[in-house]
Amino acid sequence: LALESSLRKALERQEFLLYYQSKLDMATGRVIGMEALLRWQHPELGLVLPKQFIPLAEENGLIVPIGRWVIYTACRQNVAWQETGFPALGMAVNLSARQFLDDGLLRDIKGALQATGMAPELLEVEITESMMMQDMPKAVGVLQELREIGVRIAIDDFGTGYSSLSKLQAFPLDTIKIDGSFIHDLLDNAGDRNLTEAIIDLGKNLGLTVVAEGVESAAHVEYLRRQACDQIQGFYMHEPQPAEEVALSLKKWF
Ligand code: G
Ligand code: G
Ligand code: MN
Ligand code: NA
Repeated sequence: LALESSLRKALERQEFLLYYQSKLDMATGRVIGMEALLRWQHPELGLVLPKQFIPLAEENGLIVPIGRWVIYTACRQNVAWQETGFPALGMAVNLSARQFLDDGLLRDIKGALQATGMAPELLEVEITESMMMQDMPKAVGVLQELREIGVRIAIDDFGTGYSSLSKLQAFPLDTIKIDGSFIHDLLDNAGDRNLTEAIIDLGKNLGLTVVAEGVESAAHVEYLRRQACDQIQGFYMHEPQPAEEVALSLKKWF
């Protein structure tokens, strides 16, 4: 397959890059962190989105070295922004299932933190419910080790999986991200509002930070403010941008 063979060469050809999307604190309106989002600058196809190549990379195992590159690059960028004089921001990276269960993950994360000098508390890994439930004892173990070195843990796309609420307690978690599909039609759909409010309550009761993703309008922000959602992320505030554009925005904000 043509895509697979070019994917195999993409790392050494330095065709990957990260975009970054902001996350804002609802109470202050300030940017408090970024999420790193992988992009592939393919020589012929142009910018390829993760949905088009991550499943393939997951299947053939390339996601492990690619994910290692993502973690390292995100940490280095975070430190670089701080060295430019911007305040310390959080940095979230998405993990895939295979990467999460790979025995080298902890070593890779520790290695990236050490090599870049980034404070572990600024790093957050985003995993999904299905990744947590696939091998629960192993997942709990990995997350506990990450927690011990100070790295934060977020459940991404929350509400779309099938995790039983009682099992959530077994995991050391910091953050729940409400899936954007619930936010999208919030204002027209009472079911989505009920779910969103239930997730916010659940998060608060478990002592977690609740983030709404997919925030696309002022009305979304207003609604989430009334529900006391802790943080917001979405196109209404900022779309994912390359590092150079983020730096220009940071100059305006700080
Ligand atoms: O950025 P975008 O909307 O195209 O992301 C699409 C999907 O790809 C999302 O589910 C996102 O979590 C995932 N994704 C983005 N970057 C990475 C990455 O670096 N690693 C993994 N495993 N998934 C990513
Ligand atoms: O699965 P995950 O939550 O990591 O997916 C993140 C992806 O969601 C990003 O790649 C980004 O492109 C996309 N995204 C971010 N904000 C919005 C938004 O406000 N609306 C929509 N439709 N997608 C968004
Ligand atoms: Mn995410
Ligand atoms: Na998500």
